[in-house]
Amino acid sequence: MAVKQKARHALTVASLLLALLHQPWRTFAAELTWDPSGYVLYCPCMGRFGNQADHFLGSLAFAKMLNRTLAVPPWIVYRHNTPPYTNVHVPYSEFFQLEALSAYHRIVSLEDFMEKLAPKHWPPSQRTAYCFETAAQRSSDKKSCPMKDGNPFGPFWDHVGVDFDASVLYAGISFSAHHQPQWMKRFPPLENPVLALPGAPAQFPVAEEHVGLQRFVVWSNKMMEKGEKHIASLLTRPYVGIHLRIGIDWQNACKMLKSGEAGPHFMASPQCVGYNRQKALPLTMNMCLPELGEIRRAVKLWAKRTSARSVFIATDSESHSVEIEKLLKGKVKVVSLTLDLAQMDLYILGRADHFIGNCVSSFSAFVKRERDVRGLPSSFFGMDQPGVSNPKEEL
Ligand code: GFB
Repeated sequence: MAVKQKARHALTVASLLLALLHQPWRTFAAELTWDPSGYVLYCPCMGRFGNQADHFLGSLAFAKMLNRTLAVPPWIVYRHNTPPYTNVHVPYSEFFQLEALSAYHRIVSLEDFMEKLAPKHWPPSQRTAYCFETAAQRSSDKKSCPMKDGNPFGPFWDHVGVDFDASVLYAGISFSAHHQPQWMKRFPPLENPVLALPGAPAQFPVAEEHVGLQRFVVWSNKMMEKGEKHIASLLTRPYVGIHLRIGIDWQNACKMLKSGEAGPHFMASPQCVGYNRQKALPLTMNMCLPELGEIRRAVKLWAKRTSARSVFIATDSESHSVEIEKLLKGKVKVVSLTLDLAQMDLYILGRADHFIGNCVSSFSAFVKRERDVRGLPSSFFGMDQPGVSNPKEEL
């Protein structure tokens, strides 16, 4: 396994170097030149980090499919509970290495695009928005893309410094590979150099064929250093990492499963019930909102199986650390951080010796994908073996 991983790593590094050598339009700011094949810009306007990450992978694939450079947007972080309550726009490179994406496709940060390319090549008064006809129905004249209507749309484009001057509407095409020829024909880059979209040109959850693009999402050095420091100072290996998505918004979301409004394909659940709708495994309440009993059962099982010396709990609300410590009879160290930075929890979960995630949460899905890339084992509450139902689970 270690040899395989090293070989894979060497390959990724080699392809990254090759990609950098062959890219006239690379990101390294000072030498940016205009890409005649055009650009894709979008607002990551749906959901929080996990949702945005799912959409990012699909958008990366979409830009490659159209052979356009992707202007990588900042992450939108919502501060509903912290003054001044306005959104924060965090550059992609704060959390991840922008350069690592170049091994897959041409990219530029949206910030660099606006600062270094837009003034000359996409100046104010030439900024056209592109959207579905159905989206334009929401605007007052029913002919304009509602690019800046409401939050997070308005604050996002204001942050980037963009107002739109015109709209181009389309219908009858989707973002899937099936419609690639239509996109190319309808929007040749010479006449449509910048496809600026109100939302991600991608589906949620991430399409099965794009899950593997996670390997190009590589933590920034700053995040790695901080994360490794936390792990070294707080945890003893082997450690089990668990994600408790149990807060009030999630309790409300999972009610839809209980009431039958949601089926097995519910938010990120294809990651564990399977992508094929016809063959999807049942999605149980414990997979969406695990009860304390299920949390205890799964933690005990994996702590034992991995001979864990510590357990790391990432949570959106309660950590249940006292119960878990008791359960493990004080022999295993139980740690939960109360840092503001959700991405630090993601990093530490990603490096655990075993991960127990929430099947329905895209926050967990980020961790699961990253671990799959690294060949690390994961399970879910209510599903000890991904893709195989636990016996005797209640629906
Ligand atoms: O990441 P996310 O899209 O995952 O949104 P879901 C959940 C957010 O909650 C994260 C916080 O981005 C974090 O800000 N959060 C959740 C956590 N779990 C943790 C944790 O363990 N540690 C820390 N530090 N923060 C979707 C949302 O969430 O759920 C949608 O994107 C909607 O907007 C839906 O609310 C119901 O897929 O779990």
